[in-house]
Amino acid sequence: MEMEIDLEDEDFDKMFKKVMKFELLTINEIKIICEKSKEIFMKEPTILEISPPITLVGDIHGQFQDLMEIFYQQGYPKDGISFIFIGDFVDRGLNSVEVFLILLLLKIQYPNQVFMTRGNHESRLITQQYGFYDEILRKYGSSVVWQYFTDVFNAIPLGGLINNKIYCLHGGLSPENNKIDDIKKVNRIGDVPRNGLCCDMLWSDPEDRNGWAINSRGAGYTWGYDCSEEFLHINNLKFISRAHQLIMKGYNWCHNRQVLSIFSAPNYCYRCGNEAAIIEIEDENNYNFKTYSSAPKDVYFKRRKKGKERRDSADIDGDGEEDVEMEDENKKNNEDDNNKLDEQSEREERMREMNEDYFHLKYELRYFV
Ligand SMILES: [Mn+2]
Repeated sequence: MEMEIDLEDEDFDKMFKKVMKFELLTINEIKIICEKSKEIFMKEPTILEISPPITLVGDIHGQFQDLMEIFYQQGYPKDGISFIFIGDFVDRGLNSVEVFLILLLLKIQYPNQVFMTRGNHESRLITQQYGFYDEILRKYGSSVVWQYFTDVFNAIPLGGLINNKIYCLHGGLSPENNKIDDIKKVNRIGDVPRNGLCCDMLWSDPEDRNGWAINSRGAGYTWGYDCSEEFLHINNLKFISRAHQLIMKGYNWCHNRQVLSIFSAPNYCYRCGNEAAIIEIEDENNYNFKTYSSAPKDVYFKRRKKGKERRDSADIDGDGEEDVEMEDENKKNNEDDNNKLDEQSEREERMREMNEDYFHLKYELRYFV
């Protein structure tokens, strides 16, 4: 029997609170969230029409703490703040499940304030290679909820027009189509194809030259200055705002300020050391960049310090070096094993801390719901 989706706001509040506390939602709860959000996405056009003011956010990649930091700094949908997330919500980071669930729950509760466009990682093939699928197996022991999530991916819009002047999407332009009016008509429902317009929109990158070229990523194209100029002219636009590339300072203009790249995952993969950025858009002439560093960094360092203290305790003779003797191969192997175990438990401990304590201190639930 099909479950009737007729839930009260409080039910979504409850699920929201569970995700915020890193409690696993049940498979059935995820099914409900996915069906409800998919229903909303299906009704949206391929290219969203969006009125500012709005905060635009680039790649998140499962970095939950950093997503929370964005809300903490910008304000929350419940306070009337609007957001558009332009793709790559999942993969790479440790908490793709939680990131995507929070975004979907916000979409369900604030469908006219929270907008999402699809990234190249919102695909069956890519999530099996870059972490989301494995995270789900780790957390749920089966791929059932991955099926639900990928069903949602297939309905997410591909781009947006802010004030009819700023074209935003994950990747960029395609040699197949230059007119927004035609792009609006494309049938986007389904998995990301291996080539063609829908693929290029999620995969392409700008480059500092003219013309089109093959993209070394293996999908999409790279496009040059003249392509941007023509596209903006034909469609009467001010600039293109896209994500998809790691930018060390968080954002980057190219093609003489016709293309803006924005990346919102600070210290990408917990090791790239990059800053991240978001952009507050009043209109095509008035916008404000905000850059920020990694939210969980202090937790990470605290954990590392603890690890060091543990190692220091092995320095019994107090000469500042660990008292390690390597008499034979066996002893060395044992030590390697111990180091591996040490690293493993350190990593697990770090995950536990990130998953539990940190939120209650900083991101109080009352801000959200
Ligand atoms: Mn991407």
